[in-house]
Amino acid sequence: MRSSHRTERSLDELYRDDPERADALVWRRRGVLKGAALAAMGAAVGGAIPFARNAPPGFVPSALAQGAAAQGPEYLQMEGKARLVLLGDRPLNAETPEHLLDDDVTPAPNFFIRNNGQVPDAAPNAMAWKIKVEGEVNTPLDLSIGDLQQRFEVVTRRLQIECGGNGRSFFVPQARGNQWSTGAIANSEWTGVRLRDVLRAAGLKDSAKFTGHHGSDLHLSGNGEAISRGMRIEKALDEDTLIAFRMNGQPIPQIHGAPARLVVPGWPGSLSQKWFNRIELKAQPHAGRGMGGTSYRVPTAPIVPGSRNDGATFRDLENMPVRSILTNIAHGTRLPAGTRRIEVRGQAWAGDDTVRADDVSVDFGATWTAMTVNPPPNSHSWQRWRGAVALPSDGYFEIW
Ligand SMILES: Nc1nc2c(c(=O)[nH]1)N[C@H]1C(S)=C(S)[C@@H](COP(=O)(O)O)O[C@H]1N2
Ligand SMILES: [Mo]
Repeated sequence: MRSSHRTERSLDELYRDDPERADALVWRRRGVLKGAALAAMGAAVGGAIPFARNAPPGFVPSALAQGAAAQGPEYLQMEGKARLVLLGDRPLNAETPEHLLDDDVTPAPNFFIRNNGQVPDAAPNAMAWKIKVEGEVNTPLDLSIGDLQQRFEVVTRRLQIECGGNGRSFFVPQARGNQWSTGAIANSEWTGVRLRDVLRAAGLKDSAKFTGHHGSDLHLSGNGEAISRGMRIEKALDEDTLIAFRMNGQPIPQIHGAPARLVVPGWPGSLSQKWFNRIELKAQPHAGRGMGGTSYRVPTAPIVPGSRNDGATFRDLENMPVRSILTNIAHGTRLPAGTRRIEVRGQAWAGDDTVRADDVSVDFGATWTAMTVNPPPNSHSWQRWRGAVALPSDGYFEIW
């Protein structure tokens, strides 16, 4: 965000072409940004940087380093979808700019897209779609969506789905995979039945300790499933884990898993199987595509960043970490000169947990202003935060 005139852009270009070298030029010789380097940085971001003295060593202005979005993003062009930032089209992946996540209930057009394989054609008759429950159960089931609606309580909840890789583009050194910034999150209103009710109807054996999820989409090669993940039975029995057949009161859009998908809020989005047609109950952890190794897994002890690792000592990523986004002011917004107070708001969430406090800084973290945080409308929904911050002058500011 800046409120000043543009000047020369050479450092900006250098940041785009070679961010590490630009960073080294500006930072390596001095701990604190000052003198000519400060002037160059200000020129690159298009305004004075009033709080430059607080900027951390090695700081790269957000205006110059927003991952794909700063490098001239490519946008998704798809019927029924907003201008999402395209990360790749084979498989199709697109993320939502933060300012399109301002709604408490994420509208279908603004919902990020994450595919691991081919997108299946729409099923000709959604009501005839069958979901199998098998493995360590007393009575295997084969239920249509009509059966689900008749036999079990239908509930509606606001639930987060967040990709396990959300925020990955900020890793240093860079990590493999889609370079999500903060837009692989959505919080829509899902209608469906609780997975636990269905599992209880099948009768869980004592040996049922893990799940394995299946959908109808194929790997890009055409061989095998695109992705098949599973989790501990405790999460399958959580009251917010749903087999959903409606999103925001409408049939689920095809790209988001029609006619039925799992919604496993607060844990990696990869568990929320789209085009969901089968769940296995297992005595051992599931071994489908996307399980084991380093996929959707995290180290149990610190490792050298960027080092090679076979993941043998990793554990599955479960409860997602806390995160907060700013949704009412887009990246790079220019406000009128003389602006001294701005209202800010956004969303915050923390996997299975509830967010109690959210603080905002406009001086690179030297001081923080407390925001108000709404309680969630139901568990596993994100939460609205809002407040106001003061600006001492015109210039370049970052809202942290
Ligand atoms: N069948 C199937 N389900 C899937 C996927 C997929 O590729 N195929 N991707 C998973 C991942 S990694 C995420 S983050 C979410 C994304 O859901 P969305 O595309 O509706 O945003 O779906 C999950 N469910
Ligand atoms: Mo994901």
